[in-house]
This record gives sequence, C-alpha cells and structure tokens, in this order.
Amino acid sequence: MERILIIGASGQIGSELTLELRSIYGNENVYATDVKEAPPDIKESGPFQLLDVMDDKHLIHFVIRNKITQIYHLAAVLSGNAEKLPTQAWHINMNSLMNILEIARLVEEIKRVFWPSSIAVFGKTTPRNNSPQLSVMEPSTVYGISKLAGERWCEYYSHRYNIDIRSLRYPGLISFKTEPGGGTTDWAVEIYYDAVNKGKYTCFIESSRAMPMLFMHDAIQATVKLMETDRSKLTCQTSYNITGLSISPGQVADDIRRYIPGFRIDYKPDFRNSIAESWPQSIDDSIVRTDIDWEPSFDLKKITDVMVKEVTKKKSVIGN
Ligand code: AKB
Repeated sequence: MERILIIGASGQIGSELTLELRSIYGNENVYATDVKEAPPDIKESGPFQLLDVMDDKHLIHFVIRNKITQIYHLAAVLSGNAEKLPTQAWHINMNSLMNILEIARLVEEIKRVFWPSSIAVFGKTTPRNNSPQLSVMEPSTVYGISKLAGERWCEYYSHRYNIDIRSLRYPGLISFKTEPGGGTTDWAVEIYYDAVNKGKYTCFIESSRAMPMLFMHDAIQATVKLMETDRSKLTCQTSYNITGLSISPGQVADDIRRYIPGFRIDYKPDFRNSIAESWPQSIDDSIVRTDIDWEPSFDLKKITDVMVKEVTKKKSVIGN
C-alpha cells in the first residue's frame, strides 16, 4: 500500500498533483501538507495538515507515524521572490531538501522521492535553443543555484545511499487553479487573468522573449509517469529536461485576441526580464519523452482555450 506525502500541497503544482495522486492511490493514502491552508477541494478530499518542511523533527515523526512510502517535495522559493531574499531563499530551498534526503536515508519504508528542479539551472552560457540534457550550467539566480546544488545532492544520495530520487526540470507552468507563485514565468498565467478580468495587461517580460512552458495537465501526467516508470528504464540520475512549447508574451497576447479582440498589452520589463534573458528559449527534452513514454498534449491554442474558459468561470463565481 503506497502512502504518499505531498509537501507544498497548497501551491501551483501541489494543489493539482494531490488530486491526481488521490485518484490513483486513494484519497486517504495521500497526505497533503503545507505551511499555508489548502484549497477546499484538497481539504475535503483527504488528509491535510499544516506542516513545515523546515521542521525536521515534526517532519520525521509525521513520516513514521503515517508509514509514508513516497514523498513529493514541492515547496520552494521561486526565482523572482528568491532575488528579493537571497539568503533566506537559499536556506529554505536547500535545507528543506536536505531534510527530505536525510529522512529518506533514515526511514527505510520510503521507497521514492520526487523533487522538482527547473530550467533555472541553466545560464547565459548554456546553448539558448534546444538546450541539451547535459550542458554547461552556470545559473545566475539564487533559485537556479539552489536547484543546481539540489540536483547534485540528489545524485549524491542516489549513488551513496541508493535513494530512489526522481526529478524534472520544470519550465514555466501554466495553470488556472492557483495564483502565480513568485516566478519569472508568472506572466504566462497573469496575462490570462488580466485579459479576462481587465481586458489589458502590463507585462514584465519583453514581447519577443520566448520561454519554455508546459501546461499543468501535461506536467502532472509527466510527473506521475516518471514516478511510475520502472527505475531500470531511467537513464538520468539528476533531473530530466522537460517542456511542452516555447512561447513569448506577444504570441500569447495574439492568441488571446481570438477570444478578446480588444485585448491590450504593454511592456514594462523589470528584473525578471533579465532573469528570463539568462534562461534558454527552448529545451531538448527528447530523453525524458523516451524514458517515460510521454508527450505533451497542450499547444498554445489549447492552452488559451482552457485558460480563457476556466478563468472566465472563476470570474463569474467570484463576481456572484
Ligand atoms: C520560476 O519562474 O521561477 C519557476 C521556474 C521556471 O522554475 N516557474
């Protein structure tokens, strides 16, 4: 019987991954935790508890008491917020991961750990287009440095202690369920909310800056497939490149106008545009697609169709 712990269940990934894992493993076998309250559908569909991944003593007691067999550690300070509090972000991103790795080493019932890395591990010296799985990685952000260091620690625990740790270098993730979480790719979510709610958007990334993105449905499917794939088929011991498409704010704005013809966008690039400039414009994820037999199913048109429909639905509910 798998018993799964989700850390960061209230966040952009966790709030959707929790429900997917509950549909697979049973509601009562997926323990959602976070330092902030979860959405109603998480709290009403299975166990939820406020739990701080930085509190290793409470964490290990929770893991042992609930006979946890898998851990998804989704909590992190993302790129934009991390630049505002560099040392705090490093402390949270690294020490939370070390807590999880140590618990996985000490508690033998834990069979598997998932931890998300990011395209942020790449820097200006990485090939800009179709960045390869194995490449020069000189990140220039606190977030990217913490994710690169995390990848090395995961590989160390995998080799030294035979811990089964699996990871994906998520690009920007587009979803409608939660508000953006302080990342450089937040524009790809904000633009839909502002288009529907205001008819206009001021974008902090320049119009032509293409960035690797993935719709949340595809990201969740890939994460589950990665965790369910036989370990012998996985050829990557650090973190897999993954992407769905590469899009720019200008391209998204044009596609939104299929629904909102008068949609207006202006551009005021800020420090996050400089972060975006240091990241690849597109990613080669051919290895993960082969290893876990996965393909994305959402292109820009399908993403816009769903985002406009669902954000409009949320607006009508909030507006009532
Ligand atoms: C961010 O923008 O910081 C994250 C990421 C690309 O990992 N969404």
